[in-house]
Amino acid sequence: MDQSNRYADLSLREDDLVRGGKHILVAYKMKPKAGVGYLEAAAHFAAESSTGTNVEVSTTDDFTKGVDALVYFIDEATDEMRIAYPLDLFDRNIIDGRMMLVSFLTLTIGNNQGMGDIAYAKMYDFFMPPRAIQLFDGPSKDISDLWRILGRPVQEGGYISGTIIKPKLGLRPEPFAEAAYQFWLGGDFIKNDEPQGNQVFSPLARTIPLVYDAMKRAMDKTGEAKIFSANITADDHHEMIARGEFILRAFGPDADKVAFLVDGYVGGPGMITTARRNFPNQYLHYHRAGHGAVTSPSANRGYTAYVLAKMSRLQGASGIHVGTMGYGKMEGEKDDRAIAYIIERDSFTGPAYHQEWYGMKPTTPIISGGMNALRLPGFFENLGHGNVINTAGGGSYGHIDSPAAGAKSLRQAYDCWKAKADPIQWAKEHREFARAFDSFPNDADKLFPGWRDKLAGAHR
Ligand code: CAP
Ligand code: MG
Repeated sequence: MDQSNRYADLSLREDDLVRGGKHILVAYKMKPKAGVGYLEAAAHFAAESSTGTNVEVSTTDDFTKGVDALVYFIDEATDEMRIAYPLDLFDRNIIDGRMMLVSFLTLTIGNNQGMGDIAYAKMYDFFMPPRAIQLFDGPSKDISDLWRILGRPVQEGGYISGTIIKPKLGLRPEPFAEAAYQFWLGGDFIKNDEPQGNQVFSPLARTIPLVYDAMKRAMDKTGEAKIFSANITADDHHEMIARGEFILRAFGPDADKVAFLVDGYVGGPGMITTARRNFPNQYLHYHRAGHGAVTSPSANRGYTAYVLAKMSRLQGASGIHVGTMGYGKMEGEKDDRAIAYIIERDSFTGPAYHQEWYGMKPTTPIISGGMNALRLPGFFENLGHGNVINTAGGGSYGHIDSPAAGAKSLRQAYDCWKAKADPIQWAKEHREFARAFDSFPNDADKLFPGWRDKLAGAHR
């Protein structure tokens, strides 16, 4: 049934919709099944995503039609469609009237992902009007809170060197805490790896107090504050709360140095909000493990990594992994800079929409995945700044001298970029950075051909 006479209005102008402030706008790449007209498929998509189904129903009244989602733009040549969703379509909390991300997802990327007449559809941008920005929690803590704890300037406080306790799993409490201590002798920030929690061989009740002890010894030894991002991901809300409360009690007077890590993609938006609303005093670290299932460029359904990051800021993530923009081990490319810019800036124009955030706190780009000191200078040059958290697991624990040396090599890489210095020259004066060349020779060969001869005389 062609529903385009009801669910499409190509005379609507996007500028008017933006100015009107009454719609969430969503841009999709959509391809209809063979034999289905583009506008017909788009209109059916909008119906299924708002007030309709595949047939007219007798119970529809005029008010209903007033909250129809409307296709307002299509370009069959580029498989593009844009839909205006009336703000009133979206579910609101009974406890405080706020909006909820799950309603945005269930409408804009829910049933429409499995329709018989749609080959595929993927959301690649969305626009939130001012009222929607007012109605989402947004972050309670941001990178400025970490810079304050680390004794840095609270603006442009710069690079936070981090790691992930590796191996990903398999360490018992004592070696786990020792690995943390060793990194903290040179670095700022440690996170649980995304699957680490309360495994039987590393009970949280034993591991966390040992990690805190390691933090205190490292702070005493270095005279520097340290941060731990503890994983509180769990299916059960009460388990998350129990973990968070235990960890804060265990860190006692240094509980401000604890961030909470939540595997937000596999866990779903509810887990992010559980952490955001029950622990608003803690930096909320959104790990996105699993996101590649929908965000990978090879996936033509779901939504992009840019959309995921933008949604995480609405929900209140203090920081989210944004990939390594082609410089690390995961999928990505230089233009993925936009994923960082949309969450850290107060105003940014993305692939389809310009977005103002009206002072909503920024979400920190967290850079992780195959990174090491050699890869960082190029990364920073591409991004244009170093106000990020970088977690390098292999890049720290794979350094041939020590995790602390790995940590120092990361910091030295940042300083090298800040100084606009040649990395080879920088290596001659910075031992840990120089030893990163020996630690990751394959990277060194690719990034700095001839490095062996050039560094031959360097003190290494
Ligand atoms: C990185 C990591 C992170 C990935 C996540 C891992 O370890 O801990 O989970 O970076 O990817 O388990 O692979 P390494 P993304 O530093 O040893 O690579 O940040 O793209 O979400
Ligand atoms: Mg990991």
